[in-house]
Amino acid sequence: MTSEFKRSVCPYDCPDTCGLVIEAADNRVVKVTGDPEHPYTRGTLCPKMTHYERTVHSPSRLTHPLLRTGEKGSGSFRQITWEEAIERITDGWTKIIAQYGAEAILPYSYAGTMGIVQRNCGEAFFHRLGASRLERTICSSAKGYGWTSVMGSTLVPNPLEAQASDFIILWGTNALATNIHFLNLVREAKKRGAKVWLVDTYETPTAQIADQVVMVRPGTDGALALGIMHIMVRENWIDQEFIGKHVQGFEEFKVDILSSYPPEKVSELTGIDVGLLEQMAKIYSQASAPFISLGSGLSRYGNGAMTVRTITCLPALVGAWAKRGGGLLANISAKPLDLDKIKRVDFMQVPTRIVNMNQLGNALSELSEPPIMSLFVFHSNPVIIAPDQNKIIQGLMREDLFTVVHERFLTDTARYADIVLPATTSLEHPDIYCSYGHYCIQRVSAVIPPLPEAKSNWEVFQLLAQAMDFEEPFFSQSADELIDQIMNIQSPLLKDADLIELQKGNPVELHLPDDYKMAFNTPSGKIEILNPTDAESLPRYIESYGDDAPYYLMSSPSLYSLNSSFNERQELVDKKEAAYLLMNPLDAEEKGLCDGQEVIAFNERGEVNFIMKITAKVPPGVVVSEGLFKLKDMPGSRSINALTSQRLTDRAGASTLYDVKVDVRPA
Ligand SMILES: Nc1nc2c(c(=O)[nH]1)N[C@H]1C(S)=C(S)[C@@H](COP(=O)(O)OP(=O)(O)OC[C@H]3O[C@@H](n4cnc5c(=O)[nH]c(N)nc54)[C@H](O)[C@@H]3O)O[C@H]1N2
Ligand SMILES: Nc1nc2c(c(=O)[nH]1)N[C@H]1C(S)=C(S)[C@@H](COP(=O)(O)OP(=O)(O)OC[C@H]3O[C@@H](n4cnc5c(=O)[nH]c(N)nc54)[C@H](O)[C@@H]3O)O[C@H]1N2
Ligand code: SF4
Ligand SMILES: [Mo]
Repeated sequence: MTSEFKRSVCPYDCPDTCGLVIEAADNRVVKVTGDPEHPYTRGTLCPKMTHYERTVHSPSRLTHPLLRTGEKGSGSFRQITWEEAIERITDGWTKIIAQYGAEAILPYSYAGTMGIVQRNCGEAFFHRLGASRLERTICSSAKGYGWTSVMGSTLVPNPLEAQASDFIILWGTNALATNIHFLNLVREAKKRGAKVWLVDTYETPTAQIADQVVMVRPGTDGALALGIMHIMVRENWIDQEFIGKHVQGFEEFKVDILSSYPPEKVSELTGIDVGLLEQMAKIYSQASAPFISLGSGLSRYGNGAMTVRTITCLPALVGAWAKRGGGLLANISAKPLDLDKIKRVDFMQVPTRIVNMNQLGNALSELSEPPIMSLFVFHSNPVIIAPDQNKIIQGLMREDLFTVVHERFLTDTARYADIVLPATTSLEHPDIYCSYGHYCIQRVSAVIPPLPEAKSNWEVFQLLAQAMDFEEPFFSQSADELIDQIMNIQSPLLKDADLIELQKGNPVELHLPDDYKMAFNTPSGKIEILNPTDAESLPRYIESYGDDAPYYLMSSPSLYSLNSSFNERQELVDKKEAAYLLMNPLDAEEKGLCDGQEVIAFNERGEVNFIMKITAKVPPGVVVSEGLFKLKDMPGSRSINALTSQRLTDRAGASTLYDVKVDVRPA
């Protein structure tokens, strides 16, 4: 059989959104390589995706709908047909709706696939059903809030600009694991003489490419930014002309806020030496085009939105926006597509209840009027990825909760389902992809037919809509027709010729206007350090939550998994070696803990077993666990999110996954 080669896109929740070339033969994927013609990712992939065919054809793929036969969580199921599965689901829902109303049904989804259609198509169905709505804020909503508060909907800089910068700050981003193609640009800038600084709470693998690592106390980056700006103002290292023309509220900020953050105080708050603060302020303001790449980790704290807001003020003080190579890279949100045509809020007859995804544990056990009686999980794995695991598992154990999970694998969440439905992988369904890390967009078609019985998200919602007698023509369209619909929009970012390229499945770069970085899209047309629409009109430092325990717990991403995805691949799990807990030698000595020993990290919410790894890369007072693991790959019965909390950020209802403290004892 001869091979066929087709373009596709990496579907995972990663800023790089790589272009792929898929070699398929005999309805099987033979090889996956990077697309050398992709304008941004240029042919390279991360170690997870180089063998994507092993995920697609994994022996552990779900191949049939399943019905629970054992206790919830036991993983005992028997095979049923799709007809029976759909009938059981719609019968179950019809009864629940009759007794409690449709708001007793809660969809739970996040980012298993980033394809615009497969990711969002459930919304139309659940709006039509009248179900509770899920507030999808686990990842970067607080970061988005902070950026928008200062910059409005100004376009984020093209990451390619970083190559032209002479000073790059990787601020709270472990880019070597999570943003490898951006690091290629950083390396390019370095070759031309740029200096690179890293601001993080421990020495991550990314430290190897940094000229200087600034180790900040967790949750205090807002104070760090204020301290740097205080020094810049004190030394008059600011761009008065730029500020005068383009910044709102600088004088108030300077007098009311910055004056209260002298370096000595900031050093106390952040744990950073005064000398290093002075040096950071100097090199940042004297650079000709300073560039900040801002990660999301520091926004997952009780003060996360304010922290991002404060850091976002930095480039304004030196006029970095006016310079090629200068600025601040937050998440790119430009989508030249009409998402309303797929989310169909208009299908909702009355506005229904909103449940925050970070508080699933409480929702399952505490909500009333009506209680949650059915949970429909698709492309998400809440048992592993959402905070307060014990509360979630307790909820999922409820005998009266009817849980359906649509998945590619029998995840720790799927094990608690009453009914499991098998899902396609991205190579078995069409979609269109935008990126939050670069300005390319690409439409893809399926490369191989779906594995027997696997169905895409959209196909499942079509079946459910049919069985529920929804008569809207919307539900009888194909996924390709939906893609056509959302592309039917006038956008200056896309030209007619691009539409032809998209139809062919080729990657297309969006057209950014020449002056886009200086086109401040805020109500005042200026950068709004002072934002009169926020109850706090000026950024300031506020404290994070913390807990009554000695060590801040970081749970940063691993190079070998993506949230809980890729845990189906044993060779990648093996590369992570074990669920380590990294701790500073001084802390370990004080606690009498040895390298390689099994330990328990604990707080008021739970206990999790880890293997101790003692390393000076982690400062005293911080412990670190990299990557999310399946429960069966943990030394004990729980994983990291048994320690994290359902508390939300200061604004935008985001998760506070890093704003967590624990104590540690021998197992
Ligand atoms: N402690 C801690 N927790 C974290 C994080 C952290 O850093 N620390 N990171 C957080 C962040 S940033 C995020 S974004 C969330 C991510 O949370 P999730 O979006 O839930 O991410 P995944 O763990 O990748 O789970 C996605 C699931 O979708 C399935 N899937 C993939 N494609 C499809 C499809 O087409 N259809 C269906 N039905 N299923 C599909 C996959 O098999 C996988 O099990 O996790 C958060 N959780
Ligand atoms: N290999 C891999 N790639 C991924 C993911 C993955 O799990 N694995 N996840 C994907 C997802 S969903 C997302 S959202 C992106 C995330 O990507 P980014 O937003 O770029 O962030 P991360 O690389 O996750 O790094 C977060 C960093 O924040 C640090 N940090 C935590 N608290 C603080 C703090 O208070 N201050 C400072 N300065 N730093 C702090 C952590 O130590 C960690 O190094 O990556 C995506 N890419
Ligand atoms: S996970 Fe990220 S880096 Fe890896 S192939 Fe996908 S988009 Fe590229
Ligand atoms: Mo994320």
